[in-house]
Amino acid sequence: MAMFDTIIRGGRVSTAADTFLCDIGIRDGRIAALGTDLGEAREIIDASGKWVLPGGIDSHVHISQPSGDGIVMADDFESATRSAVIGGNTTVLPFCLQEKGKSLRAAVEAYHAKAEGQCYTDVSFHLILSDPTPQVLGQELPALVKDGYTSFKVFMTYEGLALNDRQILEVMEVARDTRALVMIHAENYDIIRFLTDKFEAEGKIAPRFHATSRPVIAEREATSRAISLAELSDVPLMVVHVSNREAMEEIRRARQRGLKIFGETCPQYLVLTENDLDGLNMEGAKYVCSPPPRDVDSQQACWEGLQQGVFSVFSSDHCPFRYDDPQGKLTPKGRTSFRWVPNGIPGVGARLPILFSEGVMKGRIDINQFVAVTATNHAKAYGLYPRKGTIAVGADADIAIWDPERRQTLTHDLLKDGSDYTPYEGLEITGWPVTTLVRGKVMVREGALEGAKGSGSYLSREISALV
Ligand code: DUC
Ligand code: ZN
Ligand code: ZN
Repeated sequence: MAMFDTIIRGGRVSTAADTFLCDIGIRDGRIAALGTDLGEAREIIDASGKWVLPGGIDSHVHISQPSGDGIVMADDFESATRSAVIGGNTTVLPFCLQEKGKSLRAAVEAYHAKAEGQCYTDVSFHLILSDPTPQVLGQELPALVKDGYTSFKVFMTYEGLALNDRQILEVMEVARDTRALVMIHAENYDIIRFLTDKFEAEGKIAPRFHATSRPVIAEREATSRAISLAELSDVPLMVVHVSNREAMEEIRRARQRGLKIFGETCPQYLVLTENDLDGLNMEGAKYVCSPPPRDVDSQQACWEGLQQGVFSVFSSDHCPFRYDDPQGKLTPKGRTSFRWVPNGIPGVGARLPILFSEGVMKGRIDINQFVAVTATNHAKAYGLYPRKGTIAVGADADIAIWDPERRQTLTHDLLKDGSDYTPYEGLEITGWPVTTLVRGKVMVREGALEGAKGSGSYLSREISALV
């Protein structure tokens, strides 16, 4: 009888710490042996000439999230996790949004119903707190943290989502007591509201003014304030989707002072700029996300943040809307001002190839840093380590086999998400995740989807390793 279900043979294996040449023996969905001459298996996957990495964990994606009147997100769990696995991911963490006036627990139950039986990758949910009532803070949230929802996001901007400083402090107090990890969207709400009204009144309504109305100052100020609130509350904080040097430096300074402040950046801040919002007519709407892409120095700062460990995670912030669709970006609700363009861009399938190509192949980061910021650190931050995020005996066999030489022009067609475009169309990529296994099951083989939807499971999570 074969010792293993599968052996991945002859690859160059990298973790966040090491690179070694070995075979991987997989049994019952887990890594059972690392070594050579592992013997027989029901299936041998030849990985010679390939790089064998932990499957990507994307800890910042939005799927089927309520997005306001008449606007509908382009991805459900099936299409988002399909794109994720094609892009080398094995776990994604979307956000379960509490709508104002509604129960958090009810939102979680409804979100589970949407995911059930639909996923190609494993999934787990963060929460979004929009209405921190005494009932939510005193009862629902602590109970949900106990049940494995050990991280949640709060917003400093957006109608219907923004919490004021006092509310954030109240939420942080619960996070401290329950040991949940707080994630924060840091932009100054009043600056954005003031500039949006002003530009609109001046007739400046093109997508470009989305970026102008959300300047670096708005992000830097809110980042600094969020850090102060976390310091006062004595809680760790993950500042998500950091776009520029000033916000990055706020996080660096806080870390140098010994605070547990962590940062995340995303592909749009490495390869897009605000000039992309300048497209003909409404084309720029394809790049409208928040915070917006900035300038070349901001891109450089985000690279430095990744290189120097100021950012511990690199996520997609996949937040997909169709472009040419009345429920999407082109003319939301028949209106043409940037104010109404839904914020967010797709990226769950493109995230890993972009960082591999622009980062590893261009020598900006090494392969171990790549693994750390795309998988291992996500698992540690969000209570999935060591089950997920590494290649080690006993870990889930979540593995992406990369062809480091494969050249590919990024096109939307390749990514198989539910949107109708990719903001990264035409980007030349070197290196591609050709074969991906989720808990030992081949989901993508030589670039073709092979696994069935419903193979992905829901993951209840432990307390973050960062708290
Ligand atoms: N924040 C996100 O995290 N995603 C998309 C839009 C936003 O503002
Ligand atoms: Zn956000
Ligand atoms: Zn997001």
